[in-house]
Formats: sequence, structure tokens, C-alpha cells
Amino acid sequence: MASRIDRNQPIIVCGGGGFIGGHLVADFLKQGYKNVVSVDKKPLDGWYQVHRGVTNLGGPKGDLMNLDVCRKVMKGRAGAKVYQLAADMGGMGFIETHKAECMLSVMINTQMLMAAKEVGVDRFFYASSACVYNADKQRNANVTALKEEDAYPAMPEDGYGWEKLFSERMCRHFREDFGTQARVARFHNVYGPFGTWEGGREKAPAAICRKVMNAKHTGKLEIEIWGDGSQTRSFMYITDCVKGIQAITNHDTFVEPINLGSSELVSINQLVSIAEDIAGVKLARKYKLDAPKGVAGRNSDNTLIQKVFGWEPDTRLADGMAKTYEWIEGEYLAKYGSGKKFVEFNYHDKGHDSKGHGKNGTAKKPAKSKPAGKKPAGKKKSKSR
Ligand code: NAD
Ligand code: GDC
Repeated sequence: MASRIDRNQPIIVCGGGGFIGGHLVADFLKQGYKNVVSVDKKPLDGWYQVHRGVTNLGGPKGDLMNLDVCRKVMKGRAGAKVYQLAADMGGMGFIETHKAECMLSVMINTQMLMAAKEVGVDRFFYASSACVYNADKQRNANVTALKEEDAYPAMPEDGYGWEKLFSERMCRHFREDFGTQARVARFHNVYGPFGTWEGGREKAPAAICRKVMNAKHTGKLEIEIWGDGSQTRSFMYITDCVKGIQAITNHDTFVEPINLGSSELVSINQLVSIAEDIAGVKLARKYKLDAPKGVAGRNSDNTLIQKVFGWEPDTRLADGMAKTYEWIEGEYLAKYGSGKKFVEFNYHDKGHDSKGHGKNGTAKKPAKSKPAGKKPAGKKKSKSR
């Protein structure tokens, strides 16, 4: 059972200047939604995608750490669908070194829930994470895929995972106590074009693409891999994520947190091989054993999403990585040319990445407005970071 489709219904995407939010906005425009609001604390020139035909609230007008801003965003938008993706987050290099900043995202979640409750919304979607799962279930690279019940007893990822688990509970209690129709998905590592690929917040798929292309373009045919490369993950392509978010949000009766992730388990070494094949290079591998590693193994058990939705994310990793590599290469070449100027980010250097900017220059050059539903730009057109 899915809620009625009304293309005049207000759609509010919090974190719309970010990776997943930007794609979600694009998808609503493609479907013909007329009343879409995209909110992000970054000024518009820092957004990955800025879409025409949308109310774009960036900078201080989009800073959801401020309750007044949350209320202004919701004002006059009773009956909206709210997609809460705004968070201060990143890959392992960021979340292991910025625990307090990750936990402060609780303010965004709390205040957006309060503002949504005050006006009355149709749905409140919350983007949780596989980082909520109990660490004891992820101690082996040959991991048993995580089922939804494996979040308890609670022993999530320190900092970021605790915040996500707490905010999941808050969604539940707002639903039970106040009737706010909250829905929660636990994303497993999402990748694709128009996401962070440098600066310290990037996750493994984008980082590995960048490192491989940097080796290729500089001719220094080696790669530094964090950990020993045997750690395993599953990676979900962005289009699958966007589809899943909407299915979960629109469901009338299924309200519990649910996995949204691929079940194609790979080691980080295999991920590197995929990127090497795309680039047509073979690199000498150096392993940095003291780098942030996170859990030894993590995979998504998709039994529940298959049962309830008759579907699961299914883009093959090699296909999604080829599209991701192509987009990042366009960005990389536009910014660094031959790649000789590129300096790898040091994840211990907190001063640099708290704004998502790396050593390679602070000015992100974002894409100008892209028409709704336009495919991610290729090498020449895209200017986003
Ligand atoms: P992202 O960093 O690209 O996007 C998040 C956006 O939130 C950023 O643009 C940021 O500027 C914005 N933001 C931060 N603080 C804000 C504030 N105070 N007010 C308004 N906007 C603010 O990240 P993403 O990959 O698009 O992730 C979206 C959501 O999905 C996040 O909640 C994240 O925790 C969750 N998630 C993502 C992944 C993944 O692999 N990408 C995995 C699990 C969960
Ligand atoms: O950063 P991430 O993709 O996050 O890292 C996956 C694995 O890849 C880690 O073991 C990491 O050490 C390894 N790795 C090897 N080299 C590199 O250059 C690199 N950069 C990065 N980033 N990793 C490298 C993520 C969280 C997210 C989110 C998802 C949910 O954890 O960071 O915020 O919530 O999980 O699934 P990962 O998968 O550990």
C-alpha cells in the first residue's frame, strides 16, 4: 500500500545541496513535482547540484541547526513530505575523527521533527545508516549479512552511529506519541556521481576512483589502501537509493527502520581491482594499516525489503563504479589537469575537512543549474566539486 501521488504536494529535501539530496530533488522534478523545496546550510555555489524550478534555500536560510529556520522551512507547508538527509558526515576518515560534529546532527533531526510535527506532515523520511548495527556482528570480513534486528542490543559505530540510532528512536516516538508519520531507512554505503570525491569526507568508492585515476594521470603507478584491503562492504548505487527512499516513504503501513543497501559483498581489494579495470591500469598496492578502517565486514540482508517491497537495490557494482569513475575523472581533470598538483588529504588534519574542503584549494566549483532530470554531466560540462 502506498500513499496517494499528488504532484502539487510540497516536497522538502533537507540536505539538498549534498549527494543523495541533490539526486532526490532531480528525481522529483523528473516526475513532475511542482512544489519542491531544497534546503542546505551550504551556500548555493557549494551545492553538488542546483536545480531550476525548485525553491533553493542555501546558506543561513538553510541552516537547520537553527530551530527558527526549521520552522520557516515548514511554514505554510502542512501536508508535505519531508526528506531529512541533512547531516554533518562523511566516510571513515571523517567519522572516526569528528565524533562530536557527527553527534551534533541530532539537533537537525530533533528540530526538523519538531517543526514538521507543528505544521503536520504527510511523511517524515529519516536517512539512517548501517553504522547503527552492533559492532559484534561485524567483526569478520566474511560477515553474515545484517538483519534489521541486529541493531540491538545497541553497540553502534561510536559518535555517528549512536546519533543515528538515537534519531531513529526519536522518529519512532514522534510517530507513536504525536502521530508524525516517520519512516526510516538504514543506508549501506551509497556511491555515484555528484558526491564527495576529495577533501576528507569521501567514502571508499569515490576515494578509490580518485586514487586510481591520480596514479594513472601522474604515471606514479601505486595506490595507498587503508587497512589490509580484506575488509568487506556492500555499495549501493545512487539511483537504487533514490528509488528505495521513495518506496519506503510512501508505504502506508510499514514503519520500522529497514535496510536500504546492496547485498553484493566485496572486499576493498576487489573494489580497487574494479577501479583498475575501468582505468585500464594495474597498480602496486600499499596498505596503510593504521588508517581509519571501521568494521571488518558489513553487508545488507535484504530479506525484509524483498518481502515488503518486492524489490532490492540491484545495480551491479562494476556498472555503477564505471559511471562514478567517469564523473569523478571529469571533475579531477577540470581541476588538476594532468593531476600533478593533487595532494592526498591527511585525515588527521581536522582543520581542513570540517567544511568538506581539502588541501587542494577551498573553492568548490559547483555545477550551475542543471535542468531537472538531466543526466549527470560528463567530463566537459560538470563543474561541481
Ligand atoms: P552529504 O554530505 O553529501 O549531504 C549532506 C548535506 O547536509 C550536506 O550538503 C550538508 O551541507 C548538509 N548539512 C549539514 N549540516 C546541515 C545543517 N545544519 N543544515 C542544513 N544542511 C546541512 O551526504 P549524503 O551522502 O548525501 O548523505 C545524506 C544522508 O544520508 C545523511 O544523513 C547521511 O548520514 C545518510 N547516509 C549516507 C550514506 C552514504 O553512503 N552516502 C550512508 C548512510 C547514511
Ligand atoms: O569510508 P568508507 O567507505 O566507510 O570505508 C570503507 C572501507 O574502505 C573502510 O574499511 C576503509 O578503511 C576502507 N578504505 C580503504 N582505502 C580510502 O582511501 C580508503 N578512503 C576511504 N574513505 N576508505 C578507504 C560508512 C560510513 C558512512 C555511512 C556508511 C553506511 O562506513 O563512513 O558515513 O554511514 O558506512 O554503510 P564505511 O563503509 O566503513
